Amino acid sequence: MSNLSQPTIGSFHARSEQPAIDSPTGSQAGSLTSPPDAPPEAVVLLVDDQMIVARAVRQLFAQDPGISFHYCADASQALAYAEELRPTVILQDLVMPGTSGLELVQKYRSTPATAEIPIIVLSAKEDAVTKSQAFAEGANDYLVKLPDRIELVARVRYHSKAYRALSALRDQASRDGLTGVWNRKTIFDRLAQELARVEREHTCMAIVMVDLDKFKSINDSLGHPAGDAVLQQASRRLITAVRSYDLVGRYGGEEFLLVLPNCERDQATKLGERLRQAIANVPMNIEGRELPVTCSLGVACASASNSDLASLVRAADGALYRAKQEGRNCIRVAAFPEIDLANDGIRA
Ligand code: GH3
Ligand code: MG
Ligand code: MG
Repeated sequence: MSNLSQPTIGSFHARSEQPAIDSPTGSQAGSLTSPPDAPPEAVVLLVDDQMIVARAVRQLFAQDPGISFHYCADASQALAYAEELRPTVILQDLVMPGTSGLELVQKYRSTPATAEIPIIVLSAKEDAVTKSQAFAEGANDYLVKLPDRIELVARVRYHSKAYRALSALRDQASRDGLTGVWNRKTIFDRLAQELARVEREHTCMAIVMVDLDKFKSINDSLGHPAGDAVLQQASRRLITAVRSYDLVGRYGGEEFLLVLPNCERDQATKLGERLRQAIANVPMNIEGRELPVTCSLGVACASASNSDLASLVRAADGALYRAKQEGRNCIRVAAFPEIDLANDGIRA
């Protein structure tokens, strides 16, 4: 955070009592219209090296309690800050020391976390060629600074609303309709991303395959809707049992695939046991009756030298198969790659 004499990064929300840049003027603090913890309608990140512009733009948003304003004066920090902040609109200057604003636009576009955030170029340049270049690099809009307050706010609101709607649609399309966990495609995409990170950064990770035990008999005895309710409750329990950055997806039917970034074998084994208990320890309440449910789990771990997706999934599947064979309601951990002793070769 900075003050205006040390330009780096700062934020200001019209509802905030403690704006991080400059001092608040009386009219900016507090809101009578928004509930205290409603998310802001728009989160704006201004990237501009001139503090005088930051101050002026902040002032333009000062009457709008639904707009949370943040700024970054250092072009070299802008991408990382945007990745962390996840603004709904970036206001991007074109001429900055050390880089051109257009280069930054390209970087936002090629970075997954910022690839779809609307970018409004805010520049002193008024010529049509510059404007068309900005759009060609991926900008969504262009305003000559300093714009009229009403127009700026209207454009920010318009782009934020469209971005939020697109994000909600994308999220919906990534989730399993019944349980709300990630669907098969998304969990595999995320697994591939995490494996790439393992290779790149020489970290480790684990996956867990979870399969409900004798689930068919629940369907057969209580009916399909009761089976659906079990799947929903099981998903909620799995989500509650994992760490905030772990990923839970539906692999298919009554089988779930969990991706555990930065997780070593011992930790994954403990987490798997926690998952088993989360399902088994308390009977589920299904249509007013108590129903004991258990699951079997297969764990496999990846490292930079063992990071092939198909082999990893096969290894977890093999461990799950063993858990089923050896009595169900238990966890088995794969040696990865799995050694098939009978054939003296690699099986996984
Ligand atoms: P095991 O302990 O060996 O895993 O036995 P199981 O009965 O759990 O496994 P099996 O593969 O024999 O049966 C899985 C059943 O899950 C069969 C299928 O009809 C049911 N199923 C798959 N998807 C859904 C779903 O979305 N809802 C419901 N209610 N049932 C589903
Ligand atoms: Mg099953
Ligand atoms: Mg199954």
